[in-house]
Amino acid sequence: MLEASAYVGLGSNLDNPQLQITRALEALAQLPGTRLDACSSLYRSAPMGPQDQADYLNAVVRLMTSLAPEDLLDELQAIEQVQGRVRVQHWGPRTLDLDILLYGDAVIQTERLQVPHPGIPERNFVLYPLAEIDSQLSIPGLGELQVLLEQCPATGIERVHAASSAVSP
Ligand code: A4P
Ligand code: MG
Repeated sequence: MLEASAYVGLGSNLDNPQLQITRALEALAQLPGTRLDACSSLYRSAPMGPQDQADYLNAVVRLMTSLAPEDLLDELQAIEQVQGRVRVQHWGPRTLDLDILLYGDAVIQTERLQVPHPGIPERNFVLYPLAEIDSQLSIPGLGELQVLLEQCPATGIERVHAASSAVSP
């Protein structure tokens, strides 16, 4: 079966974010037809959007998967649901947010799915962990990761845990 490398962003700022991220990593490692291939450190980041919410914990993983993009999205949303995600406010607090950042070289624009994730260029909490996994990434339609990094200051983010202390894939 064909495998694609998919990068997934994880974010949490409610109900013990470190535990939420750890549980999500375990769930991602168990997805059908999928291997958890690489995991960034965890980063603490100031909230983007409404400021009256707690700091986030963010990370990025690379999956090798035979799931099609929309099937992967279904699986990620199921994990969010299991971990008690309630959608109340756009960009508001959440126990767990899982975004498909990249799916191989695919460019996808459907009602349910935009890949590459359009928020990548302005989100340092995505760019820095992505670069930790593959600093030479080139992002379809957005260009070299290194160039995006140079244009996105590291304001408000702090690396808090090495990947090995978060999970052993
Ligand atoms: N969707 C489209 N493309 C994708 C994709 N590539 N990956 C659709 C995942 N989902 C995708 O998402 C709404 C719909 O987006 C989904 O049903 C799916 O079909 P959502 O997560 O339910 O909605 P939302 O979270 O309210 O909006 P949005 O735009 O997804 O928020 P974000 O972009 O996830 O941002 N600050 C810090 N420091 N760290 C964070 O992680 N996260 C957010 C949420 C706000 N502030 C943050 C952070
Ligand atoms: Mg989301």
